[in-house]
Amino acid sequence: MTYVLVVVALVVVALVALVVVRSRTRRPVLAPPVAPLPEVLVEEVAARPSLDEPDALRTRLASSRGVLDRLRNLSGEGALSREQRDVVEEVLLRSDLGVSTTRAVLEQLDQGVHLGVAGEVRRVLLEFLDRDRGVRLVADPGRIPVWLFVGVNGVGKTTTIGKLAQHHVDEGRHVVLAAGDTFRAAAADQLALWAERASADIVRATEGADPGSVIHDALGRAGARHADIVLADTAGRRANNTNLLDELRKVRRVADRDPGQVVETLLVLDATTGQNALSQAREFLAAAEVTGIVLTKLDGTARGGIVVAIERELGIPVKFVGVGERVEDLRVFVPEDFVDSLLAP
Ligand SMILES: Nc1nc2c(ncn2[C@@H]2O[C@H](COP(=O)(O)OP(=O)(O)OP(=O)(O)O)[C@@H](O)[C@H]2O)c(=O)[nH]1
Ligand SMILES: [Mg+2]
Repeated sequence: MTYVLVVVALVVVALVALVVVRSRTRRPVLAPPVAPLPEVLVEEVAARPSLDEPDALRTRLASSRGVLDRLRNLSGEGALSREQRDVVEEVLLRSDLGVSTTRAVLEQLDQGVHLGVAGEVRRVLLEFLDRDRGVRLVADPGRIPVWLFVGVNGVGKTTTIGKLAQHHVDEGRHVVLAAGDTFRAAAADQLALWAERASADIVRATEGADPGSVIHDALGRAGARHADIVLADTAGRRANNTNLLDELRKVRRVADRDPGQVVETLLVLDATTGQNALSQAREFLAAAEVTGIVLTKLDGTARGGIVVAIERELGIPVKFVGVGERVEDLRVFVPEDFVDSLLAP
C-alpha cells in the first residue's frame, strides 16, 4: 500500500514539474534592446538648455544672439573697411535695431573703432540705454499704488501680471489683482489661476462688465485689506469697435482716484512683432501716460535690437523683459546683462 502511495506521489510530482517546465518555456522571452540610441539624439539632449537654470539669459536670447554672429566675428581696429561697415549695417538692421538707430551706431563707428567692432557696438548701445528705469512701489501717503498694464491683445499682459504678482508676494507684499479685461471670461480665469499660484487676492467680474467698476472694486478690496499694491489687467481689444484707447483713459481715471494712485503704466509689447511693436507703442504713448515698457517673448524668434530701438526712438525705458512663459522668466531689464548676452564672445 505504502509502495503504491509513494509511486502515485512521485507520478504527481513529475507531472507538476512537467507542467511548470512547459509553461516556463512557452512564456515569451523579452528581446534585449538591439539598437543603441542614435548618437545625434544623445548629443541634442546634452546640449539642450537647462530648464533649471533661470539665469541663462544668453540661452534664452539665442535667436537674437544668432543674428549678431557675423558682427561678433568681425575683427578690426581703427577705421572700418567698406565691407566691414556693410556687414555691420546689414546685421544691425536684421537685429531689428531700425534704420535710424543703425545709422546712429554707424556714425559713432565712423569716429574710429578702439574696442574691436563688437566692443564698440556694445559701448554705443549701452550709451543709448543709459536711462533711469526704476519702478515706483509707493504712492502718496494714504494712497494705494496701482500698476496699470496696457497693450494690444496677445502681447502678454496677463502673463506678465501673473509673474509680477508672484515676484511681489515673494518680496512680502500683499497684492490685489484687478481683472480689468472683461472682454472675455477666459481672461479673468487666466488671471485667477496666477492669483491662486501666487497667493494674491483677485477681484473679477462677469464677462462684459464695466472694467472701471472692476478696478474700483479692486481698490476697495485693497484698501480694506491694507494691500501694498494693485496690479490691474486691461483688455487688448473691445467689442463693437469701441475705441480701446478711450476705454483705457477711462480705466486709468478710475484707477487714479483716491484711494488708488497709478504709479506705473506699463505698456506690454511683443518683441517678435519687431518694428510693428514700435508703431503700436506710438499709438499708446499718445493716449496713455506710459512710464515703462515690458518687452515679452524675447526668447522666441525675436531679435533683440528692438529693445534699443524702442528706448532710443520713444524715450521710454524698458523695465522688464519676458524670456519665457514660466514665472521666473520675467526679468528686470539690466542693459549690461542684456547687451553682453548678445555681444560678448
Ligand atoms: N515665449 C513666451 N511666451 C510668452 C511670454 N509672455 C507671454 N507669453 C505667451 O503669450 C501668450 C499671450 O499671453 P497673454 O498674457 O494671454 O496676453 P494678453 O496680452 O493678456 O492677451 P489678451 O488678454 O488677449 O489681451 C500666452 O500663451 C503666454 O504664455 C514670454 O515672455 N515668452
Ligand atoms: Mg490678457
